[in-house]
Amino acid sequence: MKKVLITGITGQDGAYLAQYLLSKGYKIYGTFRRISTPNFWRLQSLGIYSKINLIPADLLDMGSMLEAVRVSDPDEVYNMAASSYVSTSFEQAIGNSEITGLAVTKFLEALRVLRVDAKFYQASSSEMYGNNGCTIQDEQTPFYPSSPYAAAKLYAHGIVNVYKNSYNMFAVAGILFNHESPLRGMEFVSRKISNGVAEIAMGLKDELVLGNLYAKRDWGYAAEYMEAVHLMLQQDKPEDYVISTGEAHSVLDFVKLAFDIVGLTWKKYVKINKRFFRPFEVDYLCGNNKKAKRKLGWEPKIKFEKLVKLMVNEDMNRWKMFVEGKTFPWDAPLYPSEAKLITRSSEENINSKIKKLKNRQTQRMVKNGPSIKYK
Ligand code: NAP
Ligand code: F7E
Repeated sequence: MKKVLITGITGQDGAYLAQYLLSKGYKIYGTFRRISTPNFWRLQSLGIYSKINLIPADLLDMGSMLEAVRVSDPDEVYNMAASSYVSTSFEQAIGNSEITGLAVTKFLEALRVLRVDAKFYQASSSEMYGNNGCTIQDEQTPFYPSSPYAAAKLYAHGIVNVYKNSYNMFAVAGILFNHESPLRGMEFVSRKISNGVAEIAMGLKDELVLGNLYAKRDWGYAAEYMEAVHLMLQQDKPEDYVISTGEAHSVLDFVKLAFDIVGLTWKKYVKINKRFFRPFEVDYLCGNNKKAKRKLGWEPKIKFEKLVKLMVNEDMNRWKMFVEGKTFPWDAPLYPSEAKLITRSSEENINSKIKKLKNRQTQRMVKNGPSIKYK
């Protein structure tokens, strides 16, 4: 059975990727950060929470990442973790550079030092193109990052290429354009709109406050993008790929369609507030996915209209359930049993260490504890 290590398994992509790889028969190890309130709601919603081997680890803590790599001993590694919200990266530029950028070098070092011969995937982003003025972006288009997040992603993109060429690693970067779903975080504009529209349609709210309605993005469906990500690691050669739909739509297009779906007029409810504008906006992104089509045989099936419908309908259902008194999965935060976690002292971890220890006495000591008996 192939083993896989996914960082950021609690996020949108980590959860969909885990679901897809489970269907392919992989054993899944996923890292998550210990926080005061657990956030396994995506894994719960997909019904896969109990199938994931959870490893507490933080990208900022290299020791924990080394342990995660060692104990999972993976065939494939998917680095999905990042501080992914562009707006916040302007406010927390240093933290973002460390998590989204520098941590990738630490992770690659962990693989190199431990001599783990795993294939490595890095979640690169179309944000790296920034305001480069091109009408369509592909693998050869120059980058012009326009946020601390994009600059950190570009650094990570570069270092993956350096490790690939310096140490003969199978390391690839997927340049993914915006991909959304009902599992998308509420702060991203797609989900903010689908959720806001559903609340308005249910009579729970009477306005939706947004920023720049004229920015254009190439929006696809997250679950099917994860299939492309998996395909990238199944190729003979490590190469980078653009994953996109090839269509650009404005935030306003998204708003109009979402309100149309519930039979309301957007102008009555949408307000603009400058606080949602960015210091440096990316006006337009549209990806050319020809290489992915040709080499991976991958093509998006869910484009803009289907995506907006899917998201609005899901949020409508969720709010209807709420009004009927049924809870959302994330209303009951799930504290994982300590026994489920793979830590330095958990059985699975100790057993994997024992195999590597040559000295029998040391083996016995690690297994049974020190020979000194305490009264
Ligand atoms: P997401 O929902 O925000 O998930 C990010 C994940 O990273 C979460 O599991 C988060 O954990 C984890 N994380 C954040 N900081 C961490 C740290 N210091 N240590 C360990 N884990 C940490 O993002 P997503 O949409 O799934 O995106 C997945 C990846 O693709 C990200 O790298 C993102 O930048 C990149 N990307 C996304 C898109 C897109 O449109 N979705 C497009 C291009 C590239 P918590 O749950 O604890 O916060
Ligand atoms: O903004 C505009 C905003 O935050 C999209 C991340 O996954 O995709 C995502 O980054 C556009 C921007 O996503 C609001 O100004 C207007 O032009 O949904 P977003 P993003 O910044 O494109 C890339 C590929 C990633 O890699 C990132 O990790 O919508 N916009 N009004 C707004 N955006 C937000 N969030 N909220 C508003 O009220």
